[in-house]
Amino acid sequence: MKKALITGIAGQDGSYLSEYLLSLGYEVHGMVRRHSVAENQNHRLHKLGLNERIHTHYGDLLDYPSLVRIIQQVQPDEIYNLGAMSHVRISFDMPSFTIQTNALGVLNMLEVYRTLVPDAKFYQASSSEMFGNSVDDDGVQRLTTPMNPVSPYGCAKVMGYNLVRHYRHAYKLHACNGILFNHESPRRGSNFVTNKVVKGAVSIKKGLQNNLELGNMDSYRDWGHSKDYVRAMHMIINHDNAEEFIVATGETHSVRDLCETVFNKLDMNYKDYIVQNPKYMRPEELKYLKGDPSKSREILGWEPEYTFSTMLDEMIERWEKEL
Ligand code: NAP
Ligand code: F7E
Repeated sequence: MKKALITGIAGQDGSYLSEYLLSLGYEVHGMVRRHSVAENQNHRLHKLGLNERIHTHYGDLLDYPSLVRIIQQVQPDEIYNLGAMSHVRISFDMPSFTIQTNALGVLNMLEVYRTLVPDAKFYQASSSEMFGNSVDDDGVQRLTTPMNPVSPYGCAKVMGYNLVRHYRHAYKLHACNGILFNHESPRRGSNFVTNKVVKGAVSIKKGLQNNLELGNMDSYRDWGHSKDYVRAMHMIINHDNAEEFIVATGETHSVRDLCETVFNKLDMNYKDYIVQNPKYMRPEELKYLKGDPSKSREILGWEPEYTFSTMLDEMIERWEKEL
């Protein structure tokens, strides 16, 4: 039985990845941060019935001794480093914590990995935010597109990405990067735009709120489903060579398109309800993302199962049940 260790196991991707690896027969271990309210500790994992099927360990990417203890104890075959301060706008408010967690946290993990379990495989959750506003002439980001990050989050992810490549080359480790474009699901934090729009639209439909406040409506994102993207993580880490891969749909939509689609699905016109609030604008915005997933498709045989529309239907269903 293979053993996997996942940092950020309580997050959106960590929960889907756990379910996927369990279905493949893995023994799954995850690092969780201590929560001050005991009832909220591992809340998502409990809710999904996962807590009983996985092994959790207290730790933090910034607490080097905890990483040593966990990796020594678990002796993982595969390490998925998904832990991060993952909210781009909040990274402007908490730049130091973001850079410590998303850059130095990767360094901490790599050091413990190379020292204690160098024969294991390592996956780093890299991000399309690393490209910033660089786009190739044909309107696509690919592996050769320059990285010009426009947020503390993006800067930190570039550092993590480069550290993984450096450790791979310097210490001959099987360490790889998945550059994942935005991916969503009913488990997405409701302060990310897709789930915020879906939750807001369902609340309006049910008469629970009158309008929805958003920031920039004119940015474009390449949105896929987390469930499809965690399958890609497993394919990337298990590819013969440790390399970089882009995971994206190759399709882009503006935030405005997103609102139109979601409100239309609920028989409403988004123009009647959306209010723009500068509070949700960013000091610097990433305007346009559209990834080229051809390498993942051709070499790994990865194909997404969800479309933009079926993903939104699933998210609407969640909030219709919950609200
Ligand atoms: P998420 O839901 O925000 O989950 C992030 C997880 O990281 C949470 O469980 C969080 O713990 C944990 N974490 C935060 N700071 C930590 C620290 N200092 N030490 C240990 N754990 C820490 O994010 P996600 O959407 O699942 O994303 C997973 C990874 O992929 C992240 O690295 C993200 O940056 C990256 N990524 C995401 C996307 C996307 O569109 N979703 C795209 C590209 C890359 P708590 O539960 O205690 O808060
Ligand atoms: O914003 C605009 C906002 O916060 C998307 C993370 O998973 O993907 C994610 O980062 C767009 C931006 O995601 C609101 O300005 C408008 O243009 O959902 P988001 P993100 O910043 O793209 C990347 C790939 C990651 O790696 C990150 O971890 O939507 N927008 N109005 C808004 N965004 C939010 N959050 N809230 C608004 O009210």
